[in-house]
Amino acid sequence: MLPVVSIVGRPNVGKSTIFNRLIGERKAIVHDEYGVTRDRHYGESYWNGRDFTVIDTGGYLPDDMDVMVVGIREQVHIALEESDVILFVVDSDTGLNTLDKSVSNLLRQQDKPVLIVSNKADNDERRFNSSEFYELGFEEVFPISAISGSGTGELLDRVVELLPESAPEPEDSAPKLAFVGRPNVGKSSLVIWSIQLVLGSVLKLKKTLSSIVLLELNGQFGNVM
Ligand SMILES: Nc1nc2c(ncn2[C@@H]2O[C@H](COP(=O)(O)OP(=O)(O)OP(=O)(O)O)[C@@H](O)[C@H]2O)c(=O)[nH]1
Ligand SMILES: [Mg+2]
Repeated sequence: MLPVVSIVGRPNVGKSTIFNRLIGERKAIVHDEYGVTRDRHYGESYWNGRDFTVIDTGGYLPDDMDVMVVGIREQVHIALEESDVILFVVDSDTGLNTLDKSVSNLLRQQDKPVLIVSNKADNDERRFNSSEFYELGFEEVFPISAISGSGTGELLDRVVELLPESAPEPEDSAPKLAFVGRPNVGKSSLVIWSIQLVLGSVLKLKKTLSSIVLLELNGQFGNVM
């Protein structure tokens, strides 16, 4: 499984614009979910030799403050559960906001690395003003402009430094054999018979053996048959 980077923040700070920039031309997978967090977008990104999954969260009802606050909380919980690194997006144009403080309070209650992304820093003044976000209590603030792309390189350099090593993919070259059919037609007996047959002629049927033993080791008989 690829490491995961989540994008959180109050509405309209540019989360989706950042997401689109990170995944480039790659396709986003959209999950429509019942509840306040109405949609999540998953995409894949690549930087400095590392592949990772990016999650864009959002989809609130900006007119309803209560729903929005609940939505943000839900989104942050999702991010905390699923992510290795969290991008906490704020808006350098409008400056620090009460909702930013609520998000930061939630994020401070956990140990995952959080980078503050001060978006819309399209000019020097906004880049300079981004230092006000240190007040939120996180160590690193990255002024970027998702629209022009400025600052995104430095941000991504840091993101990939924080990613955990990906677990190596298990080698999976053995052929696979599935026994399917309606209940009670003898699938289990057939598998047991096959294993006995293979175990009786290990050298001749080595590949088949490895396939069947793999099923057995994974305890998958119940599911596969
Ligand atoms: N000037 C400027 N505008 C930006 C930048 N990034 C995003 N925007 C604008 O900000 C607005 C909101 O962008 P979105 O990416 O939809 O924001 P969001 O955080 O995903 O919003 P929600 O999904 O509603 O929570 C859009 O009009 C964007 O064009 C930027 O770097 N500079
Ligand atoms: Mg969005």
